[in-house]
Amino acid sequence: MTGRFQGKASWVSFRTMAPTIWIDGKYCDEANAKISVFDHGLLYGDGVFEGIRVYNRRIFRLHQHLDRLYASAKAAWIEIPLARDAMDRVLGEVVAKSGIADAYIRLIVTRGIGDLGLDPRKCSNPSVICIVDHIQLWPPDRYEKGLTAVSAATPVNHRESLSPRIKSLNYLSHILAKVEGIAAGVDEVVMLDSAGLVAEASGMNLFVVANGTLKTPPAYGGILRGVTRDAVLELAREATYGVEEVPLNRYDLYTANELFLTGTAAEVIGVTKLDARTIGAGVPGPVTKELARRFKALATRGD
Ligand code: PXG
Repeated sequence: MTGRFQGKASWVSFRTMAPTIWIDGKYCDEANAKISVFDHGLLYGDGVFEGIRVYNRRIFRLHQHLDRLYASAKAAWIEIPLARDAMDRVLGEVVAKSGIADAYIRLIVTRGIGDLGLDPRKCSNPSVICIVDHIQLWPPDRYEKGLTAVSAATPVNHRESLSPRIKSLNYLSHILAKVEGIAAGVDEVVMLDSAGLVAEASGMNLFVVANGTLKTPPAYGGILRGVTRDAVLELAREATYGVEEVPLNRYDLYTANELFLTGTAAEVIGVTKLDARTIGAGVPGPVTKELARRFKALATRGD
């Protein structure tokens, strides 16, 4: 790669402890954790995945993550070779073996080994991979000051093409959008759908606060229905904020009192600059902060 994509983001840190890796029933160390070059997950991005957090040794919203994984697999016509209760047990076991109290689980199901044609019927066995590692968050100053962002020219996949509701291994459009953000020297990107409506960030869902009401794009449209998004919607209702799942466009973002993003890794994080405009007061607002606090309490309580 060339130019400004060389090197690492300034806050990337080095691992302190080895990840725990489980592939199709066997533990392997990092050097031996390998999949075939004929796996269609590699050849075609043909597979699905989840990113899940562990707080104080308890898996956060495992049920919702597995619902989404099995639904993604169903939509992609992949049969996961483990029943739900067996998958539950595997995750519990790998997390316990890792010894990491606050961990990130990457759970991947690939189509499996096939030939160089794309016909999935040539792949007999989907592979299940579970990696338990430390979690990389945004640095603390981004939570205090908020993220900077631009709206990306690359739209999310059309909902009738590769549905954004499938958490598939093909993230290229989101990566291309992320690259636009890197090239523009900002932290994140806001992605639109092919009709120009606001969809989501590169790996997070998006909310605005306008006159005390929370607004977020509807889950049935062209976005991933985030587990964090759902939890924040519940917390906002509990805190008696008005909540609307409505189509938004960039006007709604530019004129919002607050703008924030939600995701498993980031939790709840404000955006204070978008397309060079200052959003709201230019610092993460009171609703963002309150929901971030409530989310942390919920996650560390383990519900
Ligand atoms: N939209 C997209 C496209 C995502 O990939 C979310 C929303 C938020 O969903 P959850 O369930 O996490 O609240 C995601 C999350 C990363 C990273 O490094 C994030 C995700 C996947 C892979 C990496 O930030 N997904």
